[in-house]
Amino acid sequence: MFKKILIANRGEIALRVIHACRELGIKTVAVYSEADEHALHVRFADEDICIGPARSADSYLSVPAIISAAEITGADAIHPGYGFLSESAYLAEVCEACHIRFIGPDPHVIRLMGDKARARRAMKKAGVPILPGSDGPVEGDEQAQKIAREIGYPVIIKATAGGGGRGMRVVENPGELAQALKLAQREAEAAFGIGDVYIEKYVISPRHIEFQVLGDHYGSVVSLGERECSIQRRHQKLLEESPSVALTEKIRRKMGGVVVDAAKAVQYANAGTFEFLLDKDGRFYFMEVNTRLQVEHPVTEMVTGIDIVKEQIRVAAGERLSFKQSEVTFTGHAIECRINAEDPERFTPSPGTIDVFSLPGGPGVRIDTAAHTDCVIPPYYDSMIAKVIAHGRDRSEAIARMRRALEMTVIGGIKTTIPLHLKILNDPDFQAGRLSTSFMDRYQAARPDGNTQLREAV
Ligand code: MV4
Repeated sequence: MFKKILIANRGEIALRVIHACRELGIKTVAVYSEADEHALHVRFADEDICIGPARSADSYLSVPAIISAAEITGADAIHPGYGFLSESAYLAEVCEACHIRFIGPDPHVIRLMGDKARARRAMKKAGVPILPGSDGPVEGDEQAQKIAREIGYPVIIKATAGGGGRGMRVVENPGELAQALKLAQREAEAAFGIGDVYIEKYVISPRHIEFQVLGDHYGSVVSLGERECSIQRRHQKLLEESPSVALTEKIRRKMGGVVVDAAKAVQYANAGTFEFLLDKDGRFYFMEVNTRLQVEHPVTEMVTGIDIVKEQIRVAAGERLSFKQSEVTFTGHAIECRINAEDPERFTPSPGTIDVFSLPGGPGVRIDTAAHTDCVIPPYYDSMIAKVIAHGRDRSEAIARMRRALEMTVIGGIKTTIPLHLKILNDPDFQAGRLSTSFMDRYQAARPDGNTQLREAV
């Protein structure tokens, strides 16, 4: 087992990794930017080291800074958390060259899944249902027209280097295709340095369902079931839950089998998430694989009782998964609300000093946060300041627990998204489980820039 892990991240997820390391008896190293000198992840790590100025590009995103910190502190592994360098095949390769273990899948698997067109092909080959579309990047106008005509409108153009919704365009008819293709390629080139795009049939108002898997280096892969993540706004998830009310036991078993086979086909070792679209008729289609721990992993931990971060660390150290698929059981229902330091009306950041911070606790409530009274929320990073996770015997108990937990959460000095979450929890469609990726459109004020791209009709 590792003796010392460097955590290449900040905030609640850095603390979450520290929890797992402490329970496993592993020493921790916190890295921090000049804006995070007083952060809790620094306080609770065994060692800490400053890696540069506040700007992410100069600190948390700097491979040389992270690797140097690991060398100086003698860490034998790096946990990247989520965001920042968590899906950097390059960091994973540099780690390998430096004999530091990267806690994530092998670099070639990260690279494969990072290219969404290649991932689509690999998953198709492994028997995962995909939407009709181009077999790789589109070569030009003529080919695009031909593919779109064959699969039928509407179609969606996606960047091969994209993911998470960046650089996508929906095309309703052939007259719009050439212009949309040009713009999508230009946007992809500007955002990712790679202008390649691919085409898929567009599904209107689907659900976003994802499956959590864990794999080890001995060919074992287990499914930890699904999370329903349809409630999001501008590709930022707001609330996630498990199980999804949309899945029957039959389709759940089918999807679980598909993801386990697919993960085995690419020799997937570590935690991973397979994202799907679920259409109105209950058919599911592969979207992408996230090769990292995800923000919403706690809902899966609450219903399975499995500590996903500890398993990640164990398998990265060369141990076997500590359980078999037949030992995975699902109990009750869990919901997570992401609390952001934002103006909930305008969705603009609300950084500043938290002057009051009081958390609820009580039965079935878990809170993952690195915030505390008198802490400063810097403007440089993601605005998520806490995750409130509620577990209950069933969905209605989980909702009731979440409501009382949020009603009894007091955060002063900054604005938060708690009022928006309470609106969602009180919504009759939410309570009835009538969800889709269009759900939040009803709460969506017009964007200041007037861009309505990807606002879907319900
Ligand atoms: C789609 C889609 C409909 N049809 N692909 C958005 C995030 C990125 N991972 C893919 N996304 C979508 N891809 C096809 N073929 C609709 C979306 C989509 C979406 C997906 C999940 C959650 C929220 C969403 C909001 C708008 C669009």
